[in-house]
Amino acid sequence: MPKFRNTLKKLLDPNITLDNSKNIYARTCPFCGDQIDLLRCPVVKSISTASSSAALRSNTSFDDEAEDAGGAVDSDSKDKDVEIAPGIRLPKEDILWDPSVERKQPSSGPTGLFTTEAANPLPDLFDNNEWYKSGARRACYSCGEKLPVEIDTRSCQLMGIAGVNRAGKTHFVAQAFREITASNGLERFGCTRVKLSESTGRELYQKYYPAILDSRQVLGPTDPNQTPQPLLFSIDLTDCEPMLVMTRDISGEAIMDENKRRSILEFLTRSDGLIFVIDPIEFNFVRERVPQELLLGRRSVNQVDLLQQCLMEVHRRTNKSVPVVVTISKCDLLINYCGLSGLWSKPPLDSWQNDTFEIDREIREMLISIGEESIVKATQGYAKTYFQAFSALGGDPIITGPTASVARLPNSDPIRCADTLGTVLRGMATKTQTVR
Ligand SMILES: Nc1nc2c(ncn2[C@@H]2O[C@H](COP(=O)(O)OP(=O)(O)OP(=O)(O)O)[C@@H](O)[C@H]2O)c(=O)[nH]1
Ligand SMILES: [Mg+2]
Ligand SMILES: [Zn+2]
Repeated sequence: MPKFRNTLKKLLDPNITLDNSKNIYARTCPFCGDQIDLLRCPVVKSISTASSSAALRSNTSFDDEAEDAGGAVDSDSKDKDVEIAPGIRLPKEDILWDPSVERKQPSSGPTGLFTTEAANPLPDLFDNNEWYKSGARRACYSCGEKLPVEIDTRSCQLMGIAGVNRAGKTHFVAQAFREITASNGLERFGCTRVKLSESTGRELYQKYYPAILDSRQVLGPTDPNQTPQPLLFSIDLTDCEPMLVMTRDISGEAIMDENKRRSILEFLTRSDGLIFVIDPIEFNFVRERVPQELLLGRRSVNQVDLLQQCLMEVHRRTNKSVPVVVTISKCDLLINYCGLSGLWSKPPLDSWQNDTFEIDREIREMLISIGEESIVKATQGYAKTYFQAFSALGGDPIITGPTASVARLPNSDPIRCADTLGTVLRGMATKTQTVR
């Protein structure tokens, strides 16, 4: 790899250090999980000026996607459109740079990052006013999704969040994202910077925060028939390569449905890191001690079976040892009704390393002592598994309606949400390699 490439890359993002042995353009698509080469990605407009409107593909619900996949393309539109990925066509005027046509820099386009390198330079998305104004983005040639601009300078990692329905995933997402941005909740984990993508910021501020911050209402169940929106953030951890992390708040009902998991949620089992949320309300030890109104009806799937299934699928599909955090949600129930406590129920110490490993040991022991050894056993053979606990609400929701889902948030402090996130991110991060 010529030396100037490293220099230019470092100018782009001073935090990046490169491993000379790998293709610096190789990435994982945050949407489909496929391995892609940025040099083969077309550059497309994200602010469309095409008369026939942007993508000929709706992306609002699973049903729409199923229809689109089999949709016929008429011969007229074939001339005006370009297939950028299998079955995904865009109007010609929305394609700014097509690598299959232009192997070199377009004369009217941007000058590119590496102009002294004649073969396949990566066009710079910010180098040209027209491109900037039309929101130039690279598109994945496997799934057609427009890639975040940060992918040019960061590796992309998929972080899965799984668990049965009503386990506490959505409140965890809301609280953890708030903690890592508003109160620097990952500082203890050596995090020097977190930045949400614009669309993620919008998603959180429109769909999650008004209810929990302003009206203090409990959020409803996640719709199993809607495509969960990608939540993207870039993060810098000390001594690690900068990462772009993608996750989604998936409905437990959809995860429990094998057909959905294997089709539209297929990306979940390609995760580079997994958070599996365990609902303690399923533990007999807890059910015998909490007020009856907090008990939900029994689920159709046993959460330990789902954990084993997810662990097996993620490891078989990625073919690597994936860091997994098995985390007990609603840990306020263990504290308030079951008299259990430990480091996990207290405010964090300074060093995440000691803290995390001690909590892992404590939770394993606690699960065994209350008759939930099967959860610990389910993780045997998966080397990078860590046990954690959190409470996104800090206490019981205050039920104000006929069912438990109509409820207000309690006035208690959440417990250790950022820690679950920090633990999995630390497991996913790659140690920095020095540039020579
Ligand atoms: N006591 C207690 N209850 C909680 C806590 N977090 C969530 N709950 C309760 O659990 C219910 C489900 O939480 P969600 O975050 O919506 O669960 P989910 O896993 O996203 O559920 P699906 O979207 O159906 O998959 C909430 O409506 C609350 O009643 C917590 O920290 N403590
Ligand atoms: Mg949910
Ligand atoms: Zn893709």
